Amino acid sequence: TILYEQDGGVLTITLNRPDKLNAVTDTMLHELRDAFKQAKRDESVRAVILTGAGRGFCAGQDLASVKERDPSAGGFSYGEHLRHTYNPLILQMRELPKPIIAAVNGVAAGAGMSLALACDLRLAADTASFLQAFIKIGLVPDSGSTWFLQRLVGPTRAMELMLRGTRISAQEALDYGILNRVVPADSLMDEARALAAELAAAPTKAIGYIKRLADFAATHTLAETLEYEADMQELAGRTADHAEGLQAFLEKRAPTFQGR
Ligand code: LHQ
Repeated sequence: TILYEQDGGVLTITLNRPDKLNAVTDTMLHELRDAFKQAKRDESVRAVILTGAGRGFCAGQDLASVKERDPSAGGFSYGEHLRHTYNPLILQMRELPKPIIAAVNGVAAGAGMSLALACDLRLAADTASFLQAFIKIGLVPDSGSTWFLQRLVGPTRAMELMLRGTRISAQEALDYGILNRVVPADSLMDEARALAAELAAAPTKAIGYIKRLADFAATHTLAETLEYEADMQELAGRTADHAEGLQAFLEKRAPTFQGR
């Protein structure tokens, strides 16, 4: 239910249930967790693109499979499902010490929107759209949406999106601060690959430390964050890529970063 393809340092993960707008099944969740585990382990992977096959990015939890496992019949606990599948996946994405770019090719709904929000950068096709679909079926935003959305768009807009489940266009999502860029649909993957290739040639260790710092800073005081910056700078300062960056600057040449 997902496809992976590596080109140079860029791993592209494609959600692949196009008939169902890539609605998330248990199999897909397992495959995604494996893919991100592999992306972490494999030193040759230095940037990841997450996208969807067909006209949708991801319609969130597959509701047909939920219906088969009626929670009121005791067979399926939503809380346990989240704790064992989506929650570790979202943490895995935030903890991956490599950049993840969402290439949002179509609708991103419910946990599908959360998946996009958990990425580090977001590009979208001009035909894409976003909705916090949860409320439409009497559920609450999950998979990190309540955390990510407020930080990206502020509490005022986040609350309205969550309470109403309104579908917003890519352009609106850009204006809200959810997206880095909106591009014509037929150039989305070229743009995403170009950005990913740029990041894959960057100092990967420093990118990993920046991700840690950004998430730390979101929930800590200035004093704590200054301390954590010092810790991360200590680590960055010991990397081969920093040595190369410094050397290249002094020699007035372009650096070649190895991701070490
Ligand atoms: C779908 C789905 C879908 C199955 C489209 N499932 N088939 C976590 C843990 C535990 C429990 C519950 O939830 C969660 C997290 C969540 O993500 S909850 C939120 C789940 N997602 C939704 O509520 C969104 C449901 N989908 C929609 O509202 C619409 O499909 C959107 C707005 C995404 C797209 O609308 P359209 O462009 O009009 O497409 P469509 O509705 O015609 O969908 C195309 C096909 O995809 C269709 O199948 P069919 O066989 O009739 O062609 C849909 O049934 C299927 N599909 N989403 N989540």
